[in-house]
Amino acid sequence: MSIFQHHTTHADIHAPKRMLYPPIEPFRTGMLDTGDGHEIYWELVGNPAGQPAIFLHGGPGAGCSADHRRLFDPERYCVLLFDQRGCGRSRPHASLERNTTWDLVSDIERLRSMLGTERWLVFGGSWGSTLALAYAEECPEHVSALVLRGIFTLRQHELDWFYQAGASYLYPDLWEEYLAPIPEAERDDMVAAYRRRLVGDNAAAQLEAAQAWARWEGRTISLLPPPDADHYGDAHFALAFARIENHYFTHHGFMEEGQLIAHVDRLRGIPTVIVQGRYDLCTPATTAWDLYQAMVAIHPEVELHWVGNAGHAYSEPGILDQLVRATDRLCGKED
Ligand code: STX
Repeated sequence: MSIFQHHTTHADIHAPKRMLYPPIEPFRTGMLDTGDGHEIYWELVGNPAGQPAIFLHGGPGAGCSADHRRLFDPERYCVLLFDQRGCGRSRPHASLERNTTWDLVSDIERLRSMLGTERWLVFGGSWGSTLALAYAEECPEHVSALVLRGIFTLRQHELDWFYQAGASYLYPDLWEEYLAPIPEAERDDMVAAYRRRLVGDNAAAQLEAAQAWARWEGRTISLLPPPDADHYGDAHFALAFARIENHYFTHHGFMEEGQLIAHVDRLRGIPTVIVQGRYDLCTPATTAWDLYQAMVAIHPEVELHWVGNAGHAYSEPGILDQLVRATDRLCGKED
């Protein structure tokens, strides 16, 4: 691969798009006991003899959905998906105990050992891109390729943009609803104000905060209003999503500021495809740009695909098209 950037053209907008592979059920599922209080739901899909891959979901705290299974050719890949600590089908639900980036990196290694896989393709969008970078920088010898979408590295300005001031200028109407559970006197630090409610013992206040937090994200992640944003307000989903996100953001992802981009030298030689929506308000394009520039300075095996007519969600047509093309190319299929 060579130094590479791709921009959406007018012709691309009207061209047929790659879509998800057909719905598929796992051929194996299980619960992994981490030994420190968590049970992790995992599943395997595709061809048991196929190229190994792992899917890392977003949030943190969003869990995997059945559509995430469909980003890979099921005849060529064997894909592991798992619900990260405290969310989805993992237990205990919404738990913040022993729940850090580095606990999740250990879980990925536990799952890899369980399968006896030496190297796998690591796929992650949004928080999944954060975790993919953290894992790959910790264990580069176990990563065959990276597919990263909606790049997020939890630097202070990235968190401020979405949770304090920035995206608020583009969605003043929805921002009102995000502000609503927090009294004016506490609004100078929204993440801290939400934290008090999300970890407090007033169950009604906790749920109200969780739903407002989750809805803000659910309604702003795509260029046009998402048709199915309502499940973000689902109590079970929102409690895990809001509590876990807020916990990780309070602790800056349990990382040094800028750590993931500072350490890209550890990724030398790993083929990497970055897909970034130009109008991503959740994880703005500046982070994908910073990552790409840091990576190309070190090795040429990185591609950056700008999707000119999309926001943050992996399911937006131009983004999905690039993601499926990427997993196809990385298992040797012609584009
Ligand atoms: N959260 C970024 C993230 O990982 C700040 C993310 N945002 N929305 C999602 O994930 C879902 C669409 C997976 C809920």
